[in-house]
Amino acid sequence: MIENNILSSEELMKLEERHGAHNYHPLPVVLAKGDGVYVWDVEGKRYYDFLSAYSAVNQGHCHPKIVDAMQTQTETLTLTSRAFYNDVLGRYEKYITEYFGFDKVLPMNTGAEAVETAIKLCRKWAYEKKGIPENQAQIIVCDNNFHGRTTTIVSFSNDPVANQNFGPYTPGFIRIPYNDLSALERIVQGENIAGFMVEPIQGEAGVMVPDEGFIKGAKEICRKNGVLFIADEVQTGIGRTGALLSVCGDCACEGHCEKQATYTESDILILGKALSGGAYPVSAVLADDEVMEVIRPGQHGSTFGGNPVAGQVGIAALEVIRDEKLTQNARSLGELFRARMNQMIEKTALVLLVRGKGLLNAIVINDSEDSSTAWDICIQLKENGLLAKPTHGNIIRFAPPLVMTIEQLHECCDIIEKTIGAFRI
Ligand code: IF1
Repeated sequence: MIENNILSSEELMKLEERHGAHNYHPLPVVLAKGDGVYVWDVEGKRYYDFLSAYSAVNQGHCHPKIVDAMQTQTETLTLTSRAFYNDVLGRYEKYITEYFGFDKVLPMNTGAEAVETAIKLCRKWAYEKKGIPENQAQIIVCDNNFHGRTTTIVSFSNDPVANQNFGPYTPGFIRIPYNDLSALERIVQGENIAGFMVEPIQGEAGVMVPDEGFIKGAKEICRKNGVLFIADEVQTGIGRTGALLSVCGDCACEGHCEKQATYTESDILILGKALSGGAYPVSAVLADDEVMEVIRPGQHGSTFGGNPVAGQVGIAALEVIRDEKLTQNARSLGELFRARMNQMIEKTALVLLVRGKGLLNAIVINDSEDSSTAWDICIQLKENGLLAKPTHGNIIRFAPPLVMTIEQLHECCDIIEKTIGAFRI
């Protein structure tokens, strides 16, 4: 393990500049420690983490229960590959399928891998169950989507930063406007439509929350037209938006409900990020037998998918969400956060609005998309002890770990308010 007790933040940033691909533009802060809602930089300054590694650290940094599960398994058996069985996978699969109410799970590692898995499942189901002619399946997606960064996934992005010069692109996708049921109703009746894949809230697009009935309405349109409804909950799932899944609507259960009236059951559910509490790459695709049985031995998988460490970490991460009632905490703290932001907005021309659900929120800065204002505000927030980062242009996403207390949330709102109040464009 490389112990760093000699290099400064500046020197460490220079190392990345010199030796690492420049595929990111991080905020100029070098983190060395995390615990709960806090992170510390190399010089020992403490910050509130208001990004949670894009909702991977819902359970808080280095949650002891998750770390312990990972450590214990790591000292016992880390990886067998799927060439052999192991004594964790079956228990993890039972746990997660009962937790979310599906027949089966296909375990993968990253969110993008899980999205790719869902695309393959949907296509195969379309050919073998729906009878769509081979290689003709079309999957409907939304404008301004973000589902990961593989070549197929960026093929259906409309963000040139995500896909320019990564062609030739994978065909078989149709984009419609987000939150537009009439567009979905129209396109879904087209030829060879296999599925509709959607983020229940568009995170990267700037925390775009759709109309109340959009998700349930979309599922109903899919059901009526024999099309698979695929929910990408990699970022919005596992308590983040004040419900176990964003497709649960207003149900704040711990995922053991009898499908409350507000719940929209996906045909394929995609999970990642907080499925491990940020400790390890764990993602999953859940579906009932009707869909999952199209995959036969040798047709899909990955070296690390379903490894024993991932299984133990996944169980611990989900137990923390339930045992610490983090879904409920996200719901109540989210309401408090938006109330505080709206009070602040009344006193400043710099912020136009706040939007979000649970503890996935964003503020829109009153400046042009190509201005550096949102970035500059994040730099000031950092100076004041809170870490956040703009999504697109003039939008700042605020997504703290769900373990935050009311007192800590008020302190963070005070920091945001002070920073906005003192900021001069
Ligand atoms: C980065 C964005 C967020 C996701 C949804 C699948 C994936 C993601 C809804 C793929 C991943 C991450 C990727 C990460 C930053 C972050 C992100 F800014 F890139 F767009 F959250 F909004 N579906 N989102 O949000 O999961 O393969 O990354 O595990 O690329 O820097 P992944």
